[in-house]
Amino acid sequence: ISFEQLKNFREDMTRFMMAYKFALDEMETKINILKQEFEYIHEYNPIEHTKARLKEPESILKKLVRKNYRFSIDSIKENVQDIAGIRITCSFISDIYKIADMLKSQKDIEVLEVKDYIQTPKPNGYQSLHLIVKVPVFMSDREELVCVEVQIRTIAMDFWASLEHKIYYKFNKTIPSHLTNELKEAALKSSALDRKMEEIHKEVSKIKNVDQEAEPSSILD
Ligand code: 0O2
Repeated sequence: ISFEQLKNFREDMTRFMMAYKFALDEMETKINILKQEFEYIHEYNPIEHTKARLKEPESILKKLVRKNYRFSIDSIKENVQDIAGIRITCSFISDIYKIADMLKSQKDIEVLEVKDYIQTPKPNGYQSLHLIVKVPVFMSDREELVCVEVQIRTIAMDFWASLEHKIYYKFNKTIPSHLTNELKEAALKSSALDRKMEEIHKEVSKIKNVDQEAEPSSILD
């Protein structure tokens, strides 16, 4: 590959990455609207925080090499679906599915794939709901459908995943087996905690609803 080709590829890459940045901005706006609307309808905020990130060009190229894909912009578009990533951390498991349904029902979002690692956790214990979606991005000379990976999880799932991620890299991607077992045990405990919190949350909602139903008559009294 010549210097000129490399320079052109770099320029193409910069322009290409811009579309992903815009797609992330678009998704963040959508999520922010959903969050405010949800808060208005259900009277609580289901989203603890969101974090958007663009995959580094170096990581994209590493993925191409690792998976033995061709080196071209088209190949990246087709094969690397997590260049734009957004992580939504929710309070409760049920919020995850509510947010996912709200996103899925948006007219301009096309859902390409749903990976439910909550229903079926990964063997190491990893839990999260992943949606691979396409959103339209309008630029000066064209409209592009851009892929975004949306990861939706609870605080407990996020806590586990961030520690596991650190350990994974600390041990150069081969975690010692006793730690793998400990991590799996921690994942089960955090999942039990999530279910407990969900029960409490439902209980509180029930009490709140009963109180609200009682309120009008108490005013009349
Ligand atoms: P980073 O640094 O977060 O970007 P593929 O994406 O095709 O390589 P796969 O398995 O089909 O692989 O995708 P999947 O399962 O949807 O996982 C993609 C992303 O989910 C990962 O991105 C992680 O962010 C997260 N993830 C998946 N499995 C695990 C896990 O076991 N532990 C943790 N901590 N995170 C996980 P990247 O690119 O690997 O990493």
